[in-house]
Amino acid sequence: MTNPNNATITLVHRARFVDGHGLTIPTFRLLKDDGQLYADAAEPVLDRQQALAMYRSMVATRLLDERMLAAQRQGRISFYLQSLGEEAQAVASAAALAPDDMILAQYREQGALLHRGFTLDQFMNQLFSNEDDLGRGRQMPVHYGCRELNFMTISSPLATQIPQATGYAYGQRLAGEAAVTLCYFGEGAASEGDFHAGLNMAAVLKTPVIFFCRNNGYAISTPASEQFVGDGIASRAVGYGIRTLRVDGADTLAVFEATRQARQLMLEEPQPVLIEAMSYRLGAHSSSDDPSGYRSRAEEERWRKRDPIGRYRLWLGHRGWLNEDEDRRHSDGLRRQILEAMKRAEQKHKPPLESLVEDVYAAVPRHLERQLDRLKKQDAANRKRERA
Ligand SMILES: Cc1ncc(C[n+]2csc(CCOP(=O)(O)OP(=O)(O)O)c2C)c(N)n1
Repeated sequence: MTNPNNATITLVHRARFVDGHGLTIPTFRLLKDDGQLYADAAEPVLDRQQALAMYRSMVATRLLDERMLAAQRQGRISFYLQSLGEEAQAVASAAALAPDDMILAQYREQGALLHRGFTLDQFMNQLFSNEDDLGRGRQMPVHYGCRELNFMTISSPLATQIPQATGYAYGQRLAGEAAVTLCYFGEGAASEGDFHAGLNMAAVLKTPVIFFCRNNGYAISTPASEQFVGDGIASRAVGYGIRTLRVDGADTLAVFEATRQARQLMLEEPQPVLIEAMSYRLGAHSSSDDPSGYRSRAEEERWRKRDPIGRYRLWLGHRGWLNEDEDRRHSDGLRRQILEAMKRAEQKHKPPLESLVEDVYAAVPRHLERQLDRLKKQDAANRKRERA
């Protein structure tokens, strides 16, 4: 006897319920905590330039996050989301892609966009919603998007990007493109129906999409232990017939290699892959959150020791690829550039009100024109009142 996929079925004659015990999926890890490779680990093919580029993107992401969180505290921007402790997941996975591959992100993957070449000025323009913001001030801060860099605009409702990624990748397959789609989401988002719809469709339609789950332990205040029972997110993909790999999300080399191999698999034969990257969200969920209400300092401290940047820096040092003085000078220079870009963005004008109704329709429909008229009148009245 066989199942619908022609796999041979084993017949048993006693009822034995399968509960997953003993089926735990292992975790792929290349670097030890001291930055040395495990004895049986194969080093990924990476030259010095690529390896340093990843390091610099991770450092830049962290410095950008620090500065913008401070800017939110100073009331200069309304909202921010940092990726402290998760920089390797976004940067190293994006580094394993080709520029033509599409990325659909959740909201904590600024490192991927930065690594693709989104400039500090572009980040700042979006965060300050000014006239040079590619989204023209219509999105929440951190909801970046960039057509030129193949990075789909981020949206707030959790998990909507998952079926969209499946659809996009299906399009790539139908068009015969030698490109793939990578879709980031958190383990919290994997509780949404869209996760299941997206994965099942991808499996059945054999679309070249890498589902990249950042399992960082919390969905805002809900720990993973209260989100699901069972062997994490990876085992769900196996249930859908999707090739799956669990990886240490704080190991830059392992994340790079996992994504590189996933991409290779789907270029050989269109098929989805799921990577579950295990990590910890070291910072608050967002600038509106206070994690001291739902977890202990001691827990955070334990994870702080597993900082992905620190471990990778050690490896670069062992390799003789990182010079300390140069590293410090580079970080100081970056801090300055971030500050300068922030000041430039802050001084720019906001987009004109008219831009609210542009871009969607070839000609602005009457009802939107009427709404815009009312808005302009209201705006003028508000300004008059403020001046009085
Ligand atoms: C449909 C929907 N429900 C709830 C929310 C509110 N919300 C925003 S982020 C979040 C937690 C997501 O956790 P996870 O996917 O693990 O990502 P992380 O923030 O840990 O990176 C929730 C519940 C939302 N944005 N959309």
